[in-house]
Parts: sequence; C-alpha cells; structure tokens
Amino acid sequence: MAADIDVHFWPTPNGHKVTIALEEMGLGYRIVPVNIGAGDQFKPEFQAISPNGRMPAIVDPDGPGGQPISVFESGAILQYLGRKTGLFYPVDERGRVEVDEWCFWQMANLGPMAGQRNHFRNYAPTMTADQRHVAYGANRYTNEVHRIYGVLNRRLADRDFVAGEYSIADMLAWPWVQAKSDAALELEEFPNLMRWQTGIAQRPAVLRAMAQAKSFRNLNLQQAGKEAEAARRLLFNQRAR
Ligand SMILES: N[C@@H](CCC(=O)N[C@@H](CS)C(=O)NCC(=O)O)C(=O)O
Repeated sequence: MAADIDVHFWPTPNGHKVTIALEEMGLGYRIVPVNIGAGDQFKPEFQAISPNGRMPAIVDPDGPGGQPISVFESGAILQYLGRKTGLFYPVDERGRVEVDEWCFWQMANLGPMAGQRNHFRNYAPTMTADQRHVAYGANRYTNEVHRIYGVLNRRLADRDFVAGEYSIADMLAWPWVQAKSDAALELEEFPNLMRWQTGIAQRPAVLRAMAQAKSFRNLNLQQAGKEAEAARRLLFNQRAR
C-alpha cells in the first residue's frame, strides 16, 4: 500500500483544493496543520518546502523514482497529483492544454481577486482617515470578481464543467466560488455557475473534504480580542524580511 501524502493544510479555499483532489483521486493522506493565524507559515521547516510561506504544500513519500518530493502552490500540486494518478487531468495534448488554461486562469484571476475582495470587504479597518481608499479597493475587487464570475458563467453555458469533463480545473475554481451570495455579488445572477457550484458541492469526495476541514478551529479574523488581533498583525502586515 502506498504511503500517505502529507498535506500541509489550513481550512481556507486554497487548502480545500488539495483535500478535494486527494479525496477525488482516492489517495491516502495525513493532514499536517499550518495554523496561519499563529504564524506556522513562517517556521523554517515549513518554508523549506514552501518558500513563499503560504499553505498548501504536500510531501509525497512516493514521488518520482520512488523518492520523496515536496510541492507548493495549489495549481502545481493538483497538476502533480493528476499526473501521478492519471485522473482528472487528460493525457492527450488538446485536452491537457484546455485544463491547463483554466488552471492558470484560476490561479491568476479568480483566486487572487476573490482573496483581495475578501480582504477589503472584511478585514480592512473601517475607522481610518483613508476610508476612501478602502471603499475603492472593495469596489474594484468586487467588480473584478463579478466580471470573472461572468467569464465562468459563459464558459459553463454549453458544458457541465470548465474543461468539458470534471477535472482538476474545477477542483481549483470551486472553493473560490461562494455558495452564499452577498448584496454586491449575487450568485443567482449567474445561473450556469450556480448549477456548477451546487452540483460539485454534492459530490461525495467534496463533502468528505469539506466535512473534515470543519474539525479545525478557524479563527474569525473579524472578531475582537487579543488572539484575532495578533493574527491580523501577523497576516496583514508582511513585508520582505
Ligand atoms: N497561490 C497560492 C496561494 C496560497 C495562499 O495564499 N495561502 C494562504 C491561505 S489561503 C496563506 O497561506 N496565507 C498565510 C499568510 O498570508 O501569511 C496557492 O494557491 O497555493
């Protein structure tokens, strides 16, 4: 039996991508928590496998040539797992190019823009002399995520999944498309996207991945108190060391 893959994980959209893929592919894995609110991402042993200081990362003891390999960046992780198993990642060049296009699209557009939107809407201080700038950031990223949802909605008009068949491209995008809408971003406006979102949410592998993520105590960064304050200081003020 193959040895379990170590998943350096915290329950965020980027983390969910990896556990969803592992569940879908039927690979054994062990979660190594990286509590990003407590600064685990800065530990030298973690940065040795993830030099960008961000989770997720994996260590596969049974990598190429039977030797261990570590992989960071969720897109690279899912491509690696797809190649390893031959699942959800076509081997024919046309099919693979199409999946790659949507993997890179997610990594460069949906993820970062939705992340910035979340930051400006939920975490930017409101009691600031520079409130104008906060509103500008929140609106800019909301508009961009709205545009991106439109791209995905059009893409899904005549196919069930972003590259036709269910693939790693869907697993990368899905955790970033919120089931719960808010006033500025209603999923109901994007019916194809909503069908795709709710369909994937019911897949047994996705349900398993999301259920086990619930066992982690994720700090609410919006709350008051010393612990959340310390986490905000750690997460939101990083500069090159
Ligand atoms: N492009 C990276 C992004 C990873 C990322 O931003 N991870 C966040 C959590 S979702 C993190 O580790 N944050 C720690 C920090 O900001 O210090 C990927 O997809 O793997």
